[in-house]
Amino acid sequence: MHDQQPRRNSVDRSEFYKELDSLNLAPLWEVLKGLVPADPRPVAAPYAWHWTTVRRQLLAAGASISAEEAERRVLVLENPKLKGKSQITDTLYAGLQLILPGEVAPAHRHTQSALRFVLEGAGGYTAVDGERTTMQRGDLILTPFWTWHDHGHDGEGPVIWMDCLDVPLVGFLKTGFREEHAATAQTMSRPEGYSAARYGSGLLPVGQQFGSLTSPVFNYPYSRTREALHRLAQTQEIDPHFGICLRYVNPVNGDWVMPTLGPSMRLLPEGFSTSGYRSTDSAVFVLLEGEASIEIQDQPPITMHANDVFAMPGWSSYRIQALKGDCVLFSFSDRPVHEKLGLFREEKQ
Ligand code: 1HN
Repeated sequence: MHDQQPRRNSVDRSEFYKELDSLNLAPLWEVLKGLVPADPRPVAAPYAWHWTTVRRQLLAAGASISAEEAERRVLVLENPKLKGKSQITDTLYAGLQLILPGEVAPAHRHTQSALRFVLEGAGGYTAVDGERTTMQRGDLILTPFWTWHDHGHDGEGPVIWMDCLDVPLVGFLKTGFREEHAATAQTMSRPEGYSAARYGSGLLPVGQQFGSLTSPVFNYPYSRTREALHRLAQTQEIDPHFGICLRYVNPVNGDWVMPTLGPSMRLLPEGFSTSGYRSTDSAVFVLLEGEASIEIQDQPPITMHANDVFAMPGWSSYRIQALKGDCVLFSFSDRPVHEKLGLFREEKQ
């Protein structure tokens, strides 16, 4: 047997640690449990933004700055535990964007992927890589990474939507690049409806090879989503944890519509209450129809009205109850990333 060196006591250690620090070394044993926790510890708090409040402030922003000057006239939904970071959860960005009649939000592109979920108004449009799509309430519109996109408004009244991006994820990877388009608005190279006809009608062009990371469909209209949910509600057994819940799909390969963002839409019939559920992905919910309450374990329920937004940190156990009317809830999360990396876990009560 070797003679063991006597161990240093903690006072000696603090000198030792200072010396290590000066050499840019650190003792793992002081931080190991924090690095590898027993279960996920999101920093974000569950939080609701109420539409009446946010809408009023957005209209005030409309009186204060033009879409072109702002580039994007957006109020960022900042998680109260992540102030100043432009994060609604630990991994997701969301904000509400306003565009007024005649305005243009200039064309640019970036490596971040974006979804837009339309909340109010008619006559607004987004153009993506040479094709325009008109926005109706409840539509889901994709602007895949590195596609040129600009927004405009030919109609009347305010148009408001929620921007949903993977900004924090891309920031963590330090892979953010952006580019401005030479023109304010890009030139259209295809007529409106082209992508929907070519890729979004249950058909795909014969012989075309697809890159599989993002869906080639870029507008998923609410009229179709709503019809599907209500039809299923009449005949399908309702899942105790999800109600009637459908995810938006890339028709080429059945995958999520984007590599980093997973949107879905659910219907909870009036009076229905989901059983407790949690999953590792963090999510953002928007109530589109009805009145609902969201209850996180051990916290008082929060009542949601139309267009209210809720931040759901990962691994929070929650129930949703449809209080008035059949409730339709949009959500998006970082689940595709969790799945691809083998990190997705869920727990059902
Ligand atoms: C962006 O490009 C838009 O194109 C909106 O409308 C919000 C937030 C962060 C980074 C890029 C848009 C954004 C954004």
